[in-house]
Amino acid sequence: MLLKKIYTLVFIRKESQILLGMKKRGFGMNKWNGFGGKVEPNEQIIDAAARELKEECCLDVKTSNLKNIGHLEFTFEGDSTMMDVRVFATDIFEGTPSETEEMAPKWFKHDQIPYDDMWLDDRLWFPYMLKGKLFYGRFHYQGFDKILNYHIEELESM
Ligand code: 6U4
Ligand code: NA
Ligand code: NA
Repeated sequence: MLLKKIYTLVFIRKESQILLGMKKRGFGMNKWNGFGGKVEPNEQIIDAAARELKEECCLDVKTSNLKNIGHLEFTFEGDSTMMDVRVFATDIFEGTPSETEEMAPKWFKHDQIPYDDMWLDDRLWFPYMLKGKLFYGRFHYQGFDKILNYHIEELESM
């Protein structure tokens, strides 16, 4: 049986740019990604999204401005845990992104996303996000550098 763990992943948009963070430690270290982490017991997913964004790059967002744009499920060969990742985006935020112990933030133009230094799955679903589409994706990994199989679809609603 699969044990599901829920994570958040937040993307901040500004004009034609998107804010990514270089992960400095832990899971996904040395990869660019959105901001997020584990949802704590008794915490609403949307509250976890805003909390992790603040902790990781010091930006403030109102949860009412976070839009749930995607749902990603990751499994790993030989591992009974599923990472269930809820993806959010907004272009309404307060503050200036700044570096923390966990992440070093940087703005990227849409045609300059650093896919070579990101999770392999990102190049498969970022195009949906960048076009403003809602999406669902599931990816089965062997280790962290090989996707054995996957499925992605555009959603009409979340
Ligand atoms: P702690 O224990 O506090 O360091 P925490 O910040 O709670 O961890 P973390 O950073 O391990 O959680 O969460 C992992 C983050 O990576 C979440 O935002 C989800 C995201 N993520 C995990 N696998 C991913 C993948 N294959 N592709 C992707 N994002 C992924 O784009
Ligand atoms: Na995190
Ligand atoms: Na965190």
